[in-house]
Amino acid sequence: MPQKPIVYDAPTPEPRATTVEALQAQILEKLTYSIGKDPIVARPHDWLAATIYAVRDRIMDRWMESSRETWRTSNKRVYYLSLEFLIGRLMRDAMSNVQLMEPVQQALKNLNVDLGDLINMEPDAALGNGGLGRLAACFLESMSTLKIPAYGYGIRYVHGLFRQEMSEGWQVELPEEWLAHGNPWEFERRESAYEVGFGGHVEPVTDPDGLIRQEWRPNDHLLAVAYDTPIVGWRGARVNTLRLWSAQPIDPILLDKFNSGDHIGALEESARAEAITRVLYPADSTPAGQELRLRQEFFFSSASLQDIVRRHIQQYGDLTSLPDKVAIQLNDTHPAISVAELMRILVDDNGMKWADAWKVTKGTFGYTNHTLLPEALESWPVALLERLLPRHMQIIYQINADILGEARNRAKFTDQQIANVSLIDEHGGRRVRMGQLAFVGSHSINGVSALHTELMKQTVFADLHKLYPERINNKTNGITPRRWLMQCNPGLTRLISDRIGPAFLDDIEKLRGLEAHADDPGFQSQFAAVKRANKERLARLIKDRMNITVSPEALFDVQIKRIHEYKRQLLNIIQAVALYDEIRAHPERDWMPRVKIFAGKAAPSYWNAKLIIKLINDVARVINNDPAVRGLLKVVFLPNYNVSLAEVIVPAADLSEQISTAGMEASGTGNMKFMANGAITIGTMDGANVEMHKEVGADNIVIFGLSTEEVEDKRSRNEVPRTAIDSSPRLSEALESIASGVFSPDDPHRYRDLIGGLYDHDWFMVARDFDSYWDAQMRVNALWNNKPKWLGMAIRNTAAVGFFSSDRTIRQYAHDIWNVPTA
Ligand code: 26W
Repeated sequence: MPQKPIVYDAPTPEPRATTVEALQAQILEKLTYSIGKDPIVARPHDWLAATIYAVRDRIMDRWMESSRETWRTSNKRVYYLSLEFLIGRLMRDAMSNVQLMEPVQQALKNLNVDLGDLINMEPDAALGNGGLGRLAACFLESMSTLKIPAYGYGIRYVHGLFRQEMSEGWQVELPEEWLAHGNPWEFERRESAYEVGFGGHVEPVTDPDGLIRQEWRPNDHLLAVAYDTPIVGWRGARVNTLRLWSAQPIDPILLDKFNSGDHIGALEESARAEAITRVLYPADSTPAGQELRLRQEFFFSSASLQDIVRRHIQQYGDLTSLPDKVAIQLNDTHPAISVAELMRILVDDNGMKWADAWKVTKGTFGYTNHTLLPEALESWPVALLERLLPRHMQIIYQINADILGEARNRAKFTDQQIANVSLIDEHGGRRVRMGQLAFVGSHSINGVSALHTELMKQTVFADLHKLYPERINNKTNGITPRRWLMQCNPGLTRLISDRIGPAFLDDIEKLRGLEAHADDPGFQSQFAAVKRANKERLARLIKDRMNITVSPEALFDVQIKRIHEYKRQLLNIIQAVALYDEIRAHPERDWMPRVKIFAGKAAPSYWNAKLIIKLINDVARVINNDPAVRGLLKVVFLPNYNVSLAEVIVPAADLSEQISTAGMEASGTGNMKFMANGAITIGTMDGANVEMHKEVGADNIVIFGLSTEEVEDKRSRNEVPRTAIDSSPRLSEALESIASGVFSPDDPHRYRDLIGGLYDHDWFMVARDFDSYWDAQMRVNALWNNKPKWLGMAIRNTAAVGFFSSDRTIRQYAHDIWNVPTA
């Protein structure tokens, strides 16, 4: 039975007016009464906060309404558990989604404040590394848009992803301070705080009815305090909650310790507790492996599950109905410990029978895999889990025994297959494989592109897939068209609207209507004018930040993403070097100006990635300053890549570089953002590029390189890259110039090992894909020289992006995995 009755028809305040006058008055009121500043002395940050408060109020009304509706209707709730949410800025998103851009802009203008300036002042919430975190943010917005009652659960890191600066071309990491001026979007919920335990021991206790159950007695406790941020959907369809946990000591003032005179001890204890949510781990493909990371994972999993279970019991009274009313999606394995924690809550805390609890658990969880890189698959030493989470380790053993029994008895697995599906990896120190745990504890396991899902079935989860052939399914990623088209490219949005009408704003598949206009010279020139304006804006940013002049006439060739060897920024910069050689060798040819733009962060511990950044900067310095190039080629590395920078770069791109080694990029989502904004993709048949190729047609994308099978074949045969290098004078020359110090005269050997690796093993097939990449780039040149052709292709890309809306992705999750209705 519900613990306390809920009154759904309690009175609510009048919704806030949205006229210019009302907004103007309220911004002033917020400035005075909430911020405590006289407009005469208010600083820009005060205006920003006052504006956010005024906008926020208009979202509050819908927030309350949304939550009342879920309580009233008993609809199923979706919980998206993710260690990362790469939100970026929220103000423009919120204003735009509730149609407040224009009145707020006018209200501020009347107050002599420029909205654009305020927008650019808002810090990015950079609580994520890359694709996985940004996907979580797009999903939250789509879930609100589709009126799904949903919560995002994550960690409120005090420091998001590090700020990247350049020091003589090297990456330097600085702490990021997004909370320095406070965060007007969040609501601290002191009443929603849960204890999270670590360590201690497990004790069997006998219940009054004679049953024995296990009880975990942790010896270390801290508090998870909730901070809520509203996430509003398109046209304010619904407002959902992003709930981020912050760690605090149980007794925030540690009175006992203080009173006993142990002031240092008290401070230490509180610092130790808070350390858990202090920083985001900055590696996006290699598990940190540290105890603190496991603590983060359990901390947010446990707090989230306690919150979910409390809410469920409050409304429905018992936990057997959990899978009917709750769907929990695990964003990669980072929250996978939740499987054991839910079992513990059901069995130990609520006395459910093991088999029933297992059913409930599997019925509730779904798991999304985001990478096949072997080094990225999380596993934890058994000894560490035993020490930190002794009861969970027992539960994992018991789950494992059940699974292995099934593998042996039902599926008649061989010993090798049994070892493959085991939750415990017995090689080189026993470890718990979190992917296996997430898989067996979920009713659905999905990949993020068609190719990735197939590879999942063939590689990491081959034997688990044989054991449970119904579970793996595909959900190709998507992006929210609100942020990645309408907000970041208002010029293009207006143009499309003028041409095919505004229906695409609500049904993105309607963009297909643009195909009919793709070859219309009038439309092409308007399309080109929008692109041109976006390029001018980016050129100004490059001038301001880097003091490099680039011509908006040039082809903007863009690769922006985390720096990783498999993403092959190295291939791109080697092509720049080869192009540089060619331009100097053949000055008479009709070269077209090109600007290669890079941005991206490297994991602080990833040496080769940092060296690649240095190489890009070294090459940039030489090429940009060589008069023989006559400005035909420029190379720019823009520091501190983040969501907000992407929002300026993407609309200005002509060419989108999606050139990962085939089979290694699970999906990619940047590729989709460029497509929406009318850039042409040069890419390999990898991740979602394969589906982009299908949607846009082979004539409108530039594909090159080895296929997944060819890569696999060359690797398995240990084929040497030598021949590829020797047979390509262009590549040899470029490699030799880099390796011999042409771009690093201050340290001629700087790139010897990096380039040496290409001769030796070339795991990422940079050398073997080079000629094919070069040819593809020459095809790009030819297309660029035929403007009507280029523009037709660009328009067809925008027209074909509908499938890659995260609304489509979320609909599929809702129907196939969560079993919830959508708008
Ligand atoms: C434990 C260390 C760690 C941290 C993060 C390992 C792996 C990750 C992520 C899975 C990395 C990531 O962001 N993956 C990306 O996810 C995107 C969304 O699905 C895909 O589009 C990208 O292809 C994939 O690299």
